Amino acid sequence: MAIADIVTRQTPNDRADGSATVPRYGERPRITGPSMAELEAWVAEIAELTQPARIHWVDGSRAENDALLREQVDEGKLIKLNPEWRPGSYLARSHPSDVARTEARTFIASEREEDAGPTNNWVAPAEIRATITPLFRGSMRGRTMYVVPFSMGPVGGPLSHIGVQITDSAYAVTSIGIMTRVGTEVLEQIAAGKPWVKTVHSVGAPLAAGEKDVAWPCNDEKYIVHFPETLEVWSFGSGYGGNAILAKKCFALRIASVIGRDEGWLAEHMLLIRVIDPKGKAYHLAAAFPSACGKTNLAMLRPTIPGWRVETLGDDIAWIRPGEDGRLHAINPEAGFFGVAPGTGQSTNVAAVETLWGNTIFTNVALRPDGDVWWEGLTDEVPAELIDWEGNAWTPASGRPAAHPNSRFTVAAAQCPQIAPDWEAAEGVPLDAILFGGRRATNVPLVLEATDWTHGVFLGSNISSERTAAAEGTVGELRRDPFAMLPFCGYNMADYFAHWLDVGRKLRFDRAPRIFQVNWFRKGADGRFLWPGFGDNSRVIEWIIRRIDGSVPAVDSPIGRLPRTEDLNLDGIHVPQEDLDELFAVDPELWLHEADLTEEFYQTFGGKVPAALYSELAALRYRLKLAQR
Ligand code: OXD
Ligand code: MN
Repeated sequence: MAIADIVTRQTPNDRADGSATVPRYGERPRITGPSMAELEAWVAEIAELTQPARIHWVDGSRAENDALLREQVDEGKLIKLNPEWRPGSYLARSHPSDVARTEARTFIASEREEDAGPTNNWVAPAEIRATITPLFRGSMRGRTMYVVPFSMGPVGGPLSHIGVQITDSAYAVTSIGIMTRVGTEVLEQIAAGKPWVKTVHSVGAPLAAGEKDVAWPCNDEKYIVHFPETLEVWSFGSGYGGNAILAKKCFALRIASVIGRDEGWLAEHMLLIRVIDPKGKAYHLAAAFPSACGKTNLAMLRPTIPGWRVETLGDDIAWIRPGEDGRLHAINPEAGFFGVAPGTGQSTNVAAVETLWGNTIFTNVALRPDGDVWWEGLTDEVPAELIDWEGNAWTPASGRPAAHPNSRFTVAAAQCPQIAPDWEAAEGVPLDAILFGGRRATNVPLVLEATDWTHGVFLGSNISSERTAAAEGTVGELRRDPFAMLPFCGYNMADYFAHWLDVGRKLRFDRAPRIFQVNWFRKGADGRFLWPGFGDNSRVIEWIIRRIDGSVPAVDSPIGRLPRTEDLNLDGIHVPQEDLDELFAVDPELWLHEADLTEEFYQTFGGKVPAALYSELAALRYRLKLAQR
């Protein structure tokens, strides 16, 4: 079936008196196939439940996207930015209560509680269906219901997966259009029988006849519910990207992690980069960091060491699969970046700033008088006046941030000036190293190499980080975030650790990626950051690559392999030797305390954590005690 034969359907069917009807479909999709019937039946079922005023099958065309953006501007939901500064770009201001992922309202509805595990909010599928179905009943009244077919990964690629999101939010549709591949080619895949994931999203704000809409409709009651056994996501009440772009965290991590467990691959909260050394040799690195810990900065690293280059492949999610060659191969399943704006600036991430030249949807940043946007950290100079993220006049004397700390940009990955030319290669790239990181002021050294895969899994299982604004909660508080997947693993994390160990067994021992832990955020006793970070993190990457090549020795420590400080390339920067020593200091007593916390954490899984990780813990304690002698 030629794509040109497929038509977009936008069929208004409001009754003149505004009462709801079971929507009519107008022209049906002219793509046929067994699963198209299933899709149409499902769309009809959701429409029957949610009672929208009209249905719009999204075709992913430019014209459609332009119309949706125009409509949102006309309705006061988006502010068009001054095209002289930011062509094709818009600002959305959310409701002040709907600014981040709501982890407390995020549920895994597996049949057995044990399959969700202690780190997830578990709820029985039947019970939660009984709770949310009444909320969805009539929830789209007066609104358009959009049917958005999307692909994660290039359409038809061997590592790609497809899904359909039903949503009553045009903001979500235009965001999904940036973050995924949307369009009728996906319907052709469905018609051809490719399995697909069902996702339903409603802002939960039905409109009565004649009622005027608000700029950011949402509901005080929120539910983000995942059904891993039936591959479904139901999200109610929030318009925030992490809760509303269901292809991203909900599908590409929570649901995909379950699919990966069953099929022998990994869905990870990782950036993906290609590092090219001065001789032109390329290496591929994936790195897991908790939300808002600098993943996008590392993904777009501009090395400060001469001759080195980084090409961006992805900034948030990697799907990783063992190949026949005994290596791991990874793709970035997304098509865009949904990044944290504050802290993204000329001096911290110039590539991101250049990426945002236009065609960007900003959410909750500040508006300049000239119709451009601003956020803390974008420029050193703070504008004299702004409109803050809540729409109020702001000056530097206001004593509050102008942009929300979790304000975001949504932009196509293709706009990144250093995107890898082959970033959409369907078969992915072979991984040379995996990095785990977090935001730790104390204890954790700048870089540490795992002794082998199992030790690497042990390190990943122990990642902890100070809380950021990306999720609701107290900023700064230390929380365990294994593999940076705590809020994103769709099943029991102890089984997830076991799955990582299994995947390692499928690799050729000499071809498995080497595993490292990094921490750019260690502070001295005086509260100062000990490491300059940002572009200078390339110096750590250089050491990692020299380790992969076997061209530099490492020093064994009780917690893993450390660099000799003289092997770090510090040409052109000055880091005092005392700071370097502190960056790599290992205090056995403090680490024994960390080991106690690890044991406490493992025990929350009631005996399910693999024995191999308990052995790693015992060996760590033994080495620390020896070091204390
Ligand atoms: C994100 C997050 O938005 O991790 O990427 O919260
Ligand atoms: Mn993320």
